[in-house]
Amino acid sequence: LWLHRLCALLLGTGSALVQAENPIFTDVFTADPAALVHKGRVYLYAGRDEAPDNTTFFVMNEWLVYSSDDMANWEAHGPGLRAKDFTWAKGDAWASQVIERNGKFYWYVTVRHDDTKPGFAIGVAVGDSPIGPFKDALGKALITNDMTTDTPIDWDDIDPSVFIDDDGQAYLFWGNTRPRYAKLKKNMVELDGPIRAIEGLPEFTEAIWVHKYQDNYYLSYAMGFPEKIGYAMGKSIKGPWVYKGILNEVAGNTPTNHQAIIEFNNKHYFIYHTGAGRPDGGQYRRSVSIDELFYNPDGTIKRIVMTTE
Ligand code: FUB
Repeated sequence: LWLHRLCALLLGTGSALVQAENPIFTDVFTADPAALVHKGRVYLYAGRDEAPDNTTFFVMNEWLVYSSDDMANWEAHGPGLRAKDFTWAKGDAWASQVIERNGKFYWYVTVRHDDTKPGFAIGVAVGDSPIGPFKDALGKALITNDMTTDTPIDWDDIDPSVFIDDDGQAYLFWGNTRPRYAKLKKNMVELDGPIRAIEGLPEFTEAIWVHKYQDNYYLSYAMGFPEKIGYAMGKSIKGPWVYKGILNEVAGNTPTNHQAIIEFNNKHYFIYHTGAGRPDGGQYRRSVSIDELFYNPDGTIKRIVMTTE
């Protein structure tokens, strides 16, 4: 574990600057990281774990926003969005991802729907900057459990990942147990065609992250339970996907695992959460960590060396 830590709090500005080794934030518990590179800065979005201990279940009400221009010094911007900002949702600020299109920032989130629809749902908020303010773009869910009736669980519509291909076509990926994707219209808040199942992902559990590097498309995801992160590669965002292996093992003393993969200043990063690194961390009190990611010459990805272990 990394024992030396420099933490500077800049009080009075409404934001805090944190310089840290893993886990990168120690004043709050953070989970389900997503990251966006925009104009020379990395924006990191994470759900806040507020469970009082590690025995009951997730308590997650809001998503926090951080930014950095060097991946070491992080400015905290506070909660960028709360589950209750979606009036049709009951709560549960689970995994999310933000993407930019034409100067607007779209934040796709997992929340639990109110009693008018079963289970979890995916909503989308929009803002004019990567730190918001964000507001519900639709006033209703984008994906609801009754749109995907092939899996008899109420949490199958979770963990959105969004991607805009080189031709401008946007896609939404998501799912627990059943991985799915659909095209998005240019307005980013409506589906443009049918919801499709994704094949070829062994032991798929959840936590899809889609990215492209050079000529290859990558779909990484949480496998099994406790979860490892595995990945598949394809020559098209629509697949077919070919499973390539494991990126990390179970990260610390929590069975969930959730990753974001980005390139920033010619380096590649694997951002994930772990229950390790803090004595009171665990299954429902997770912490975001970052380690470098390296590609092989053939485009496959080397196993991540987790400095949280
Ligand atoms: O954090 C709540 C849920 O646990 C996420 O949506 C999943 O990816 C898993 O991390």
